[in-house]
Amino acid sequence: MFSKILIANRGEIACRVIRTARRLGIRTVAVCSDADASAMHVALADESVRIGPAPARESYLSIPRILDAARATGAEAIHPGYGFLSENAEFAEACAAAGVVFIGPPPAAVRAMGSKAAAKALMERAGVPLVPGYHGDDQDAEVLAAAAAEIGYPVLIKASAGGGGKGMRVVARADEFDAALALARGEARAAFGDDRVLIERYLTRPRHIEIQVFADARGNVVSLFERDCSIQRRHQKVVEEAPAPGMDPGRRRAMGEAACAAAGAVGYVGAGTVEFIAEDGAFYFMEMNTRLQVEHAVTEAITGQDLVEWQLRVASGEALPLRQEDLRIDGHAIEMRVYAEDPARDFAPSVGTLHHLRAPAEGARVRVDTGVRQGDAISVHYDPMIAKLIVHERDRDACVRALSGALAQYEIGGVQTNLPLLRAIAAHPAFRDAQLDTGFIARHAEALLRPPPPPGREVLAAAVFRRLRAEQAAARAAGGDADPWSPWALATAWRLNGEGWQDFAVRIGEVEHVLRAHLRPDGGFSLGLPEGPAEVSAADAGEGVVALRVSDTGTRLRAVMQGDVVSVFRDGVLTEVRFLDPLAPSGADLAAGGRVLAPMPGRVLDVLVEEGSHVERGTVLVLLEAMKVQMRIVAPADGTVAMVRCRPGDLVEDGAELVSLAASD
Ligand code: MV4
Repeated sequence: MFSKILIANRGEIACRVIRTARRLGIRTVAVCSDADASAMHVALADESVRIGPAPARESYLSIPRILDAARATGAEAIHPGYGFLSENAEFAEACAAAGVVFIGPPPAAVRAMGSKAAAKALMERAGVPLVPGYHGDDQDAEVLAAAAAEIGYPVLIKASAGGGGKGMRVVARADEFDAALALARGEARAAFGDDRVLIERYLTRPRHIEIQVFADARGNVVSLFERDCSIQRRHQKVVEEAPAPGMDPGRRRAMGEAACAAAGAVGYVGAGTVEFIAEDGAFYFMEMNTRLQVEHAVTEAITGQDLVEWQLRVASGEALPLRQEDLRIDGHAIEMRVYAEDPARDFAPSVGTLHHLRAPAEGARVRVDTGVRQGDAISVHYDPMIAKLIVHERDRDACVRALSGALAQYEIGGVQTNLPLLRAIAAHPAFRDAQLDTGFIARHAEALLRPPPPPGREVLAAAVFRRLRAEQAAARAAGGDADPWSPWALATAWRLNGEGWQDFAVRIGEVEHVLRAHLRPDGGFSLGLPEGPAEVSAADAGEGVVALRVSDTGTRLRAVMQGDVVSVFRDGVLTEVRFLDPLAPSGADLAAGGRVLAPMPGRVLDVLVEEGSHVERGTVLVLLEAMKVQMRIVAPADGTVAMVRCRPGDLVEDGAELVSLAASD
């Protein structure tokens, strides 16, 4: 076994590999970009090497820099993780040339599976079932059209060089074929520099079922059974589970044997995944991923094996730890991928600081694989996945219930996340009934992507409580009252009929509200709401938890403050309440876009406008250095600069107001 390995990756997979290495007594070397110098994977490793600037091309994708780091630290082997250089045959060859073991398959196997058409030809010869289709060398348009007619419409045109759904085109009828072919070729050329295509019968409601295989260098190949990864969004997996619901032992054996034959046909060694699409009891080879996959944890859960340990053993020349007949399925596991992305902006990555991060408690049934901690940033440079939540239970029903329970404990503030979508999937009757196929999210979009309901009075009360307490603390710090928690200590409170009252202008989503709180001498308050006043008593229960009694009902929820925003979590569901400066112009006066905020923490390099400047949408206002790169902060709309709120050299928080704009008159 190796005594020291280098992990050529970052984030959760680097952390996950380091944990297993440590358990096996193997020393670990992390590599990092300048943006990751204090990242979790670096903190976890025994040693680390800075290999370049934030852009992956100059760091995590740089073969010479990674090999230099391996040489400098004396690492005997390199684990590539997934993504980055994990399926790069040149990297595997460069490792060999440098005398370092690549913890992955032989370069020839990576190459053989790299071209879709060539892989299909190989698989056909190995007896692996293929979707009826054409993957020949002759790319003449008439030959392709004749093949499509022979296959039968609808057909799917795919880029031969492609993968992951890029450059695919569905053709419904023969008279649409020529136009679709031209478009598909153009896309393939642009994306892969190769315009060859293949044609397949189009399956309309397929499931994505993949088989985890493992091979050693002595000719042994086993299947660690299947995963169902049908629930995807734009070819990005969201939910993965094992075993696949409805799989019977006969089909499991047939798919396992086909996958092992696929691996055998290319001389595979190490961890690999053979992807199939399945429809109406049949299954067809799609592609083989020559790496450890993100979703390997569900296979680990149901087999009780550590696949990274298997990778390390196989790469160091050992035989597979188990034979096929020793492998069993125990229970059911589901993984959900938690992403920093904004459902309100079509799931664009949501960059910023993870101001608040509380994962569900881990244990025998719940596993959370992550590479970030509270206070870390999600940047534009890397994948926005925050964590993988993996739940393992005795059967699928129990697993889905436990998953919902774990999701209700997941609290993330500072960036937008897909947690609302994940909760909606876990709660959806079609998911509970295991009605899975690749159209799941699109079909149930209305229920899954519904905007959140307006926050309840408990959420509003908790936000007001947190803000009041902060104002009282500020008043005390300013040397105020003898009793700092007395509402009378509030410099900002108004008095009416012997009671203090205070109006809070807040924005929740796009909507502004005024919350009037009548402060009681006992520290409680009465909150004026459209449906009538609510009597609130509240106390801090530690760690941001507010023990709340609204009218007669008691609840506990968490409310944490970051600048002007109070993030309230109820069963994990986040409501962000932004307290507006009562002296600032209201949103209605800011048709031009109002406050321009720092998207992440950084340093102001330059301010390019001054008060009174007329700006157009897109005018650069401020240059900000964040995560070691310069960002241009631009005007979101035409307007006039009402106030410049930063100066060159300022260190600004995520969400700090840099410039305020007013509509031009
Ligand atoms: C297909 C298909 C239907 N028929 N091939 C998408 C990514 C690539 N790995 C294969 N993909 C598909 N190939 C035929 N002949 C439908 C898909 C597909 C899909 C497959 C797996 C998971 C999600 C998907 C979403 C849309 C389309």
